[in-house]
Amino acid sequence: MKIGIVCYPTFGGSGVVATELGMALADKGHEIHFITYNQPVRLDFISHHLHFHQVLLEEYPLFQYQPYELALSSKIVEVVENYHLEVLHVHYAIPHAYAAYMAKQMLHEKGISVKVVTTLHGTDITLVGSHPTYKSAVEFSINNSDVVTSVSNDLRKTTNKLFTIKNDIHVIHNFIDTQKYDKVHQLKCNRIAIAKPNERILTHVSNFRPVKRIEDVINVFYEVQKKIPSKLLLIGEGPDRAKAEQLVNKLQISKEVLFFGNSSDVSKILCYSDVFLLPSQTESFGLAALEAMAAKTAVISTNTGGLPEVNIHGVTGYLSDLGDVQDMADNAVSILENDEILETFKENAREHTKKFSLENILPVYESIYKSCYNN
Ligand code: GMT
Repeated sequence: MKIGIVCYPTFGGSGVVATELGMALADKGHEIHFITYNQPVRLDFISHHLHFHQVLLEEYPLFQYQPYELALSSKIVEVVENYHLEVLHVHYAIPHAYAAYMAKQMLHEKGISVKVVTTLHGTDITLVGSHPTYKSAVEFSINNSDVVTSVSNDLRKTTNKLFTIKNDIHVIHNFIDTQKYDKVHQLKCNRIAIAKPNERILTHVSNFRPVKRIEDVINVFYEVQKKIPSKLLLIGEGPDRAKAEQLVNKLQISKEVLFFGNSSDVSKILCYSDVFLLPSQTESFGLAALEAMAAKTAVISTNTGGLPEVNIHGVTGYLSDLGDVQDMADNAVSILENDEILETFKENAREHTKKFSLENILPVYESIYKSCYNN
């Protein structure tokens, strides 16, 4: 099929899912066209099945804010027309579902038909989308998509609670390329470069936004390292990075905490990891946790949103109430203090990711695309 993928090109989870999906579909012979403002960060090859179309914005003195939706919908029209796309798969409702709807109407006027599949990722519903500033437009775009999917059962429930949704929302969990992680396991992971032989390694990957509760990450680690010699690896950049550094200095643990910044090769850093910390205020799914699990890492997280669908309490890690730093630290210690227990949790985590393998999830998306034309 000829499929357009509209997404954010950044390190955020929705962009990562969209990019990995597009690359996997191209591998299977579909013709994939990414339409976004920059080349997606995880897009690491351009083949004859894979194209990138950049949305450019024009400066104009009158604009306080440049109208991205307008530029995006014009670009979508151009690409659908020139490459005869059959389906537009838009990731993250704001403003992608809205721009896709507008493009669809413009194309209709020209006698061209294209189907729109919208995938809801979380904050487009929970934190931003339901805000009165955007709510009507988000609800309208969801209701006018041909197919709507969400990345967890919890997100479907939340969407139906916050909006009046007419369509059935199909839950398609996020996925992981387990073969890519198998290759990482075969590489020699040089732990000694990061920590002393007796030290455990804890990690956290995020965009350091307030929703990730980066201070909880550091406070949990602070409690853990009092009992177990360990290092904390922090991967990512974002608004709370400075706050994180301040807290690390205040707690006098700067020798134990390593800031890595953004990385497009998270899997290689995760190969060092024993325990992954994700104390988020909410996560529709928690792709970062799934990636850590695929790298054979136990997960200590909150029990919010879709996290219980990914991290299984007492099996792949532990779930705690939001803000319960002590419980998260105690759980981490209980895993880290014993080699055998740690190995069991790590192995369970890796095993559980098979449920979310690319081979299982990709055909579901393909059947969704085909179903658009049977409706
Ligand atoms: O929260 C982020 O880090 C970014 C955000 C995004 O939209 O890129 O992530 C959301 O989508 C991911 C992929 O589906 C999910 O794994 C994350 O849980 C979700 N984030 C939140 O719900 C806070």
